[in-house]
Amino acid sequence: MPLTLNNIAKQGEHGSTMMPVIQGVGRAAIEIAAVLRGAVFRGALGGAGSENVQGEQQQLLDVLSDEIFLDEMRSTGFVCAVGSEEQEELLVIEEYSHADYLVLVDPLDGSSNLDVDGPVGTIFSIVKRKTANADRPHVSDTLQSGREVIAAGYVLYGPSTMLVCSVGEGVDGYTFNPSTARFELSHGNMRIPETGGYYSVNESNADQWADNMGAKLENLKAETGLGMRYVGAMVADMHRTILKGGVFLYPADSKNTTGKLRLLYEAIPMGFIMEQAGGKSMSSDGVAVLDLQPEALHQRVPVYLGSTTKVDILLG
Ligand code: P6P
Repeated sequence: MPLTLNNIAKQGEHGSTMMPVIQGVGRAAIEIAAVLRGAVFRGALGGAGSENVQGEQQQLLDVLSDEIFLDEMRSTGFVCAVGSEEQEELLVIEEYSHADYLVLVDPLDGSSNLDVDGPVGTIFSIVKRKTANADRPHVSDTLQSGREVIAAGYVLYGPSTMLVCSVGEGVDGYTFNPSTARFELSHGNMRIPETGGYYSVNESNADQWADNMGAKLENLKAETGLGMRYVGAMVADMHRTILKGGVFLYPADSKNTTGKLRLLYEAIPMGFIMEQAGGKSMSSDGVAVLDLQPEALHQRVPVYLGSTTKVDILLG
């Protein structure tokens, strides 16, 4: 009998409370995957004609995925609010404003890949509120370091749909089985290899990188001989890095002077997963992603995530 997302309930002190929320993520993933498969026939590819809080062009599917995800978090009954890349402000779930948990989410990460039928993903993390349950959830409830994250993970919409998650007891990968219409454990106890793999970065920015990162990357390449892979969707690049080894990086540059990736719903959940998989998650030399104290919902940071030996060589 295959293990399903119910397996999460048996994991550590948080598994039993996190299982229903992660099952909600699974329901959203199944709905989003179905929408993605038929999008071209519904005229759902392309821009929504609007910008998100980051000033980035929203894809129609960004907006729809955000709505689907919010609906499924509401249906769990355990989530009081959602902080989303697609929403400037914290979204309070009125019917459950007394509930214990908040979810941070990038509902459709890498959506610029959609019109070339490339992989995209959903990234999430779950924190316990700091405000009293009788009070209204506040954005300050989201501003918790990665050390306080209760659970995190991602969904990869590729040839298959995978949900990879952790409740602090290691990392498990579940693949959606169309025959049974549920996620089933396919990659138990995922651990990043210390040898082999790739470096993964948008090298076209190299001459604009801060912190002497151009020279540091050349040194990594010379010392390790790593090949290069870059999909342009963090979920796809990170999933390959965890399975094959190596390092994924997005340094600060002259355009994104504090980095491009968002701390609360990209760097922290992916950093949590990377550390749970035995890797290293740094935001600068000597500063771990999970030790950063968030100051704003859409704050951006540099990231260097991967095999410990490779991250150490890179950052020197
Ligand atoms: P670039 C997608 O827009 C994203 O937020 C991440 O998924 C991805 O790693 C990165 O930005 C890609 O950025 O500048 O290489 O297109």
